[in-house]
Amino acid sequence: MTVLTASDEIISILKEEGINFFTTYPCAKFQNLYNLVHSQFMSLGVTKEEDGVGICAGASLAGAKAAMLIQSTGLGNMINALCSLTLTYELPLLVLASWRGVYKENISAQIKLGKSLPKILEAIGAQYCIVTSNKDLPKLQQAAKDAYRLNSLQIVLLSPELFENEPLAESGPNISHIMVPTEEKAFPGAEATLTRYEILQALETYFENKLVISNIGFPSRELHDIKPQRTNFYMLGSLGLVSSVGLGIALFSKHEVVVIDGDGSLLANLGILASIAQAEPPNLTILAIDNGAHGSTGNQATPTATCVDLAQVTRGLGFTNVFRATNPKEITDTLSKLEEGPNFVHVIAEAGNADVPIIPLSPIEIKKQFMRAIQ
Ligand SMILES: Cc1ncc(C[n+]2csc(CCOP(=O)(O)OP(=O)(O)O)c2C)c(N)n1
Repeated sequence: MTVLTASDEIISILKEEGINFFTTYPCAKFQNLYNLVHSQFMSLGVTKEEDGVGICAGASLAGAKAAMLIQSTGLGNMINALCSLTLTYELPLLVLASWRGVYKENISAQIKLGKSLPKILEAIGAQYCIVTSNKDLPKLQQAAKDAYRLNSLQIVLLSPELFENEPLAESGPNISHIMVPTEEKAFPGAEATLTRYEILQALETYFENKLVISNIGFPSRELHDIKPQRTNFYMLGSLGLVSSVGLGIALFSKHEVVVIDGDGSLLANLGILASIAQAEPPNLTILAIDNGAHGSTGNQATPTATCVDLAQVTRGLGFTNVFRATNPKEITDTLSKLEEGPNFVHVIAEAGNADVPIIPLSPIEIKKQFMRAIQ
């Protein structure tokens, strides 16, 4: 007898309940479910969760049975949209969220929001249930029914325990239905020769004594593995804010500031590039490592894999110093010739993460050692 995985069971429930559209944003804990949703439903991988609330609201206004698959951190970012759109207009919405910060969590930045989430959801009057094993899946089915029967918001918190024994999804960018390009495009990723880790290795000397602010997930872990200097500030959470933190530091420090950002993170917060262009910090360089994927959560494709050119976007947002580099020589040559910032270096990379450990520093240690080092 074949035993169905939790992901398989969830898919059959969703089909039974007639869901016909998904907006998604990835989490490392539900890689199989993410792939199944994209292969079985009309779906769109969004660039930040809040957008998914708007898109689903529009889709339900036009008659769809819309749902979302996201990480619970995204709920934190979506609160205003859930209150002012979904709840205010009494629109139906089923949100499946991996519940981070509670079960076997090894990322400290996940804990505060994860633990507070039930109370936050209660405070806004959102209906939610918690699913920790296959036995709880009838709760998910009931939530799906109630969302569309009662025109209500239903949030299902999926514990990572649920997916613990599932084999890992195949890696490599996967592309959602609506994002498949209709014709072949020469997107920058075609030129990629190096992984993020190889790029960071090539820059080890360049990073020496600079203030290096690194993106959440594997970029920070890989930087710590290659160059664990005290002038590094490692982001452990707050997706989309690494360049914002870099701008704040650059405005109040005389040192050179280098931000290691990613395509997923930048697309979640393109507005920061306009703020940087406007503020014109001469000591700030953004290294945008564009691997066409949410690398840290299992290489789910981002729009830079198919249709977005980050260098062009950045010019459009007001930067004048925009460069593109694909191999170690181009990268180091470009960086050695940089003049006054702000600079944006679009580094084209292959998807993939190195097998490196979690950073063995608490957030407070990261803060203290950085502040002491840059005094
Ligand atoms: C609000 C929120 N949603 C989802 C996540 C899960 N998450 C962590 S890292 C990451 C991918 C970031 O991709 P990118 O910026 O391209 O960097 P890469 O890992 O590819 O270098 C995602 C989706 C999160 N931390 N926060």
